[in-house]
Amino acid sequence: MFEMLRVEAKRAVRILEKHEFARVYTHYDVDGISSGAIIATALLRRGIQFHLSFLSGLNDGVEVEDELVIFADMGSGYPDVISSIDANVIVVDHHFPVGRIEARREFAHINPHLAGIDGSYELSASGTAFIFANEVGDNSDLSSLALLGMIGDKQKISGGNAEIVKKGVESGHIDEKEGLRMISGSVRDVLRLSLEPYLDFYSKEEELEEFLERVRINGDREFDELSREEERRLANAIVLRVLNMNSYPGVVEDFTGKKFFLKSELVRNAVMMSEIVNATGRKASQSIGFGICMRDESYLEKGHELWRKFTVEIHEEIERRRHEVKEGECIRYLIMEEGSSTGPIASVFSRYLFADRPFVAINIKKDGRVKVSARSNQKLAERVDLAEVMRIAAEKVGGRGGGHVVAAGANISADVVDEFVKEVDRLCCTQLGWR
Ligand SMILES: [Mn+2]
Repeated sequence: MFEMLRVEAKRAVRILEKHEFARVYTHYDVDGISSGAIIATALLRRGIQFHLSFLSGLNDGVEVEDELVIFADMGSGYPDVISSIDANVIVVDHHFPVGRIEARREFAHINPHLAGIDGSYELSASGTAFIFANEVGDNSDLSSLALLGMIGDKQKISGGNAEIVKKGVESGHIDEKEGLRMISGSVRDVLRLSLEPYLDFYSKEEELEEFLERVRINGDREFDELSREEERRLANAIVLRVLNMNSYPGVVEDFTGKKFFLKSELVRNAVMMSEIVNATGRKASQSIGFGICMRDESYLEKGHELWRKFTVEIHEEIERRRHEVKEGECIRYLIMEEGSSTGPIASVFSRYLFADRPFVAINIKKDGRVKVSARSNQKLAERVDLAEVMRIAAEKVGGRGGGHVVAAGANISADVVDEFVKEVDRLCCTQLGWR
């Protein structure tokens, strides 16, 4: 399955062999952080030094003074930026390649879309980095880190992802069990704080206690220690609750079926580790998530702390904003000033509360910069390509945008927000064929 990807990975290794040092740039989300840790570990084991930084994207370009630059979870959508770099470049990405890269020097582009593999749902940047790392040396133990990015990017454990998980199970680094793919903690805490799935219990304590009574499970029990019978009972009730919200029915298969435990990592529950690493990124403390991925125990407590803080903030923001959601002709949108985050909120709204149309969250920062996150689901994505919508609408108002068909984003300025929303709405209507 990975033959074509491996050909390009081998080309990357040949470039790598000429260097003793690599400058690595990766995305600040969990897929980016885990990709960074996979690449960093592979470099270290090969005796190559590195300097790694986290970026929110390549919208502002990047300044390069080194001889070898590696981009992870970014690059494929920015041919102009990559083409302008006067260094050897390796791109390890799963975003849909846009335009043409005219590399100034040696160049390798490891991307599932260029190798006949579905990079939107079936191979994350972390999975792509794993394939690359295993051409650099024997790094088969890093399959558990690859799993974090798949979960973080809400991909499916099928195709390329399933192949990597299978390798992880065979090599004894991943343990696969029947159950709910959810976070760790007491049952009560998990139900209240879970964002994937979002269960709408956060501010509904009584409803939560009734729910626990109905499923006959003590809320103080550890979620990961429930018996199979108890977990099945809980699963049925959770699925029913999710389907009774205005959710996208396809979300159910994203958290039911199998759960994964990571035998070599500091956090055993894969979803929990993914959420912790994600939170460190969202709270501008990526190095903590990176440290946890590098198996440095000293970062673990801080990571847990950041996770709780971030998760509570998101729930508070959801409660505050769910009544502020506006309707366009073909989209729903939310305009926030100094919101705590855009992507995670857009994900919950688009998957669980307002799943019938594309969802756009707009966050106006104090400095006048505006961050936009657009989300839809696999069904809507059959007709709407949000990466294209974000790119075209942002360019029209002098900004930049792109991403994936189901999850995309843009950066624009505050004075063009209304014009931008109108353009996004118009493009979505056209693509959906609703107008
Ligand atoms: Mn990614």
